[in-house]
Amino acid sequence: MSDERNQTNSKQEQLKEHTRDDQGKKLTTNQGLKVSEDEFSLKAGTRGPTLMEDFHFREKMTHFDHERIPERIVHARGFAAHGEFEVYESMKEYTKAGFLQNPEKKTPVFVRFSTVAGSRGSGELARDARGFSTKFYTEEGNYDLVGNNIPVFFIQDAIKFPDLVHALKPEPHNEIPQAASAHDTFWDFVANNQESAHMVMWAMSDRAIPRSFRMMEGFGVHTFRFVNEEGKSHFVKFHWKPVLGTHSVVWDEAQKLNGKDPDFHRRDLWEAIENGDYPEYELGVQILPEEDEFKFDFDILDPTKLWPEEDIPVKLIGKMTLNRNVDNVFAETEQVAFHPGHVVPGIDFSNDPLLQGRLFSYTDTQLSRLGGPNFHELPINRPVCPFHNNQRDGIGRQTINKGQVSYHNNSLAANTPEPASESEGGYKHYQEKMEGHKVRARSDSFKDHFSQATLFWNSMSKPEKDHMTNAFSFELGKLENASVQQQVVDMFGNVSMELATNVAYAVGANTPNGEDSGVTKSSPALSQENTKKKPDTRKVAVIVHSDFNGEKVRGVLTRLKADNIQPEILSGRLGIVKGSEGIELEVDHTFLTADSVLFDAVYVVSDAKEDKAFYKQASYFIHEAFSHFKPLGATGEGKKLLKQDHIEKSPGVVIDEDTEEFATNFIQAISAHRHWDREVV
Ligand code: HDD
Repeated sequence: MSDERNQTNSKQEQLKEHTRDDQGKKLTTNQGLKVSEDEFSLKAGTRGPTLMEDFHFREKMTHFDHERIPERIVHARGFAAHGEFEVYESMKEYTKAGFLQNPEKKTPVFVRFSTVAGSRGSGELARDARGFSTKFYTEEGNYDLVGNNIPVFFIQDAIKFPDLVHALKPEPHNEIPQAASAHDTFWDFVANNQESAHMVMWAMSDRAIPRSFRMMEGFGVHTFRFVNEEGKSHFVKFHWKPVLGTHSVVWDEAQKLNGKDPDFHRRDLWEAIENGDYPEYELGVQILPEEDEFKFDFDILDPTKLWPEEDIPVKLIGKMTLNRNVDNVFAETEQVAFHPGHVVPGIDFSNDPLLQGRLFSYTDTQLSRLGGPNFHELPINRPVCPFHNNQRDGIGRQTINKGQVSYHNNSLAANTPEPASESEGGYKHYQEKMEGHKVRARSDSFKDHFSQATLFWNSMSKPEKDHMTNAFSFELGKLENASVQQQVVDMFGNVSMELATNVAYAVGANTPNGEDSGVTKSSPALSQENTKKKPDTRKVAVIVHSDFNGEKVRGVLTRLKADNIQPEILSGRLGIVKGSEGIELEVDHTFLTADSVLFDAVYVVSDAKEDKAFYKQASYFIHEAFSHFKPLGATGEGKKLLKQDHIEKSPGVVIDEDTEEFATNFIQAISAHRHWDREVV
């Protein structure tokens, strides 16, 4: 369906050549032979043994037996979509990257979002960082921005990545827990590798349980370089800013969602694209002249540090729109191979030791995951520009390279394919002057692990701080080892004594007796309280029984839809509910098939006390939504349901007689996302 809505582009055209529609066709073997029977294997007599000769059975079964490939070592659970990127104005001053020059030009992109720790089938609402990988199919080759929704990382040197991941993944003796950091080995790693402090603060914050892939930021994390035509370099950090703002769910909701709909995030993205509500993100850059490299109280090469936006503003330079779902998840989402080393002229690396190590790992991992060195030929990975070199053969090779020459230098093919000069687009590494001794060591400038962790804490609103305290208390509360608990509490005393003291109390540990980093600065950009707030695409459960005020409810639903809010009708059973003035509504969900955690807000139309089952289930639904700080509204009979326990007097609960006034206030309450100033009863 989304195909028709989409303008085509060079990548879509290329993919089309590899796309096959089997509908309405005759069944054949892989050799093209038409098959006459697909129900029964070939046997010696109807009750006899199966014959070896049955090539159709053997081919079908052999292919099936090999359908799975190893899942990604991290980021196994992911979902992707196609889209396009446009730059707002030429970035010529800073970079010669072709796709950042011309606002008229659309660059095809493929974006995969993921959780880090869980296996391929794990619940999507795990407390975890989210991967945010973008492949730009530029005319100069593929450029991959392989980032996360958290701007810093757990470790400073890639050599520690296997240790981090071993500690984070399910414990090896019993493979528990799935997609969760709340276990002893992870926290033992944290306490004994204190460079993790800053990222752990983010992971314990609401950022780690996003409401939607469409409502989270993305970060390139490392410091990269922009290089312009003149060869001048600037340091750069990349950001993705979601047009819908950055929003999260609450932890109780996240845990329930993992059971009610483990596909919640992919379903949300898929449906938004199918509905034409294309997710949009603006690309932001923080640019730093080379001369300013040492002007900060942190090292810009340290991936556990961010550049406060108030000190180095984020310049928004373009927009990405995701406008087409994949045709086949395995062929596209599973086989896509990202690599931070896929760069184009004008974008280069810094000496961040984490980035340097990543440059090795990504190709290496694809060799076992995708089975050999030719994964760049898979349709989703092919650049849209031509590529020529002397690489040959290997498992699954698809290109038929002509000619006798596959080496360089040669005379038999006039020394081609030949390297391109810089003016012809040849990639030239930035000629940074380097000198130093070969050492296995870390710079002293990487040694402050707590100041920015405190900066993050200082920047949180009161509800955000409460959520973090609860997150730490939950995670440490799950630990079996009291010594690890105490080590972590002591460690976070360096970040905030307030946080560590409250967590120590919750988990029965001793109050740490140190001092925190003493940082008093805060960065408002880090708090989600300051994000954009819009009602668009929010889902509202409309709780209806028969005999409702038809005119009023229709009026409210029309207003909600006009603001691109999505009301869905919920009742005791599927079918039609009838209101006054002959107004009928088709029921989308029952209390059995839906749950309050699947919605952003609730509009209560009916009370229906006489229908005991309805009343009981509606009350539970409303109370749960209320406890998750969601906006609630009621008109007519529905008001009675909100009057229980005085819910109707709480912030974010809208009860008005006048339809227009009700709709306006309810939409405003929906835009606010959650109402933290509510006392949960
Ligand atoms: Fe990584 C996958 C992001 C550090 C090694 N990483 C992977 C993916 C994302 C990131 C989003 C999923 C890509 C996809 O959708 O296919 N990784 C990051 C970020 C990091 C980071 C933002 C720190 C700034 N990663 C990192 C290090 C190493 C790796 C330090 C190893 C030295 N990452 C891998 C990997 C993966 C991977 C093992 C697994 C699957 C894959 O590459 O294709 O190579």
